[in-house]
Amino acid sequence: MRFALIFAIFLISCQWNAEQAQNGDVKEFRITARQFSFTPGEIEVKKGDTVRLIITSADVPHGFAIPEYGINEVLMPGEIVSVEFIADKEGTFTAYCSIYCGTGHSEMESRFIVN
Ligand SMILES: [Cu+2]
Repeated sequence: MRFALIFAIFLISCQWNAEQAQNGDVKEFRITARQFSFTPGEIEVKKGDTVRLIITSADVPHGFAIPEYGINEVLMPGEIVSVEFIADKEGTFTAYCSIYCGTGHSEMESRFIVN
């Protein structure tokens, strides 16, 4: 009887966790910057999601900026930069490199989409 009760609580907590995931409370992405692109080149979340970006540079110093969200990070090779924010503005935003990194710097962009 006691086992059944514990098992029931376990099932309920599993379902609760699954619902949390469905609501997408925290969305985590790992982004790599290298001359002259970001991988992945596009990130999509829902409005209200908490977005966690874990960003690294694979070669030279780069920047990562989304001005509409007040984000402008410096990415030094070998360092991990973590940014967390709430996606409270809908739209398609450009995330771009904010530190001159070579000839293709001005095209070094990715898209951040909030639906
Ligand atoms: Cu650059």
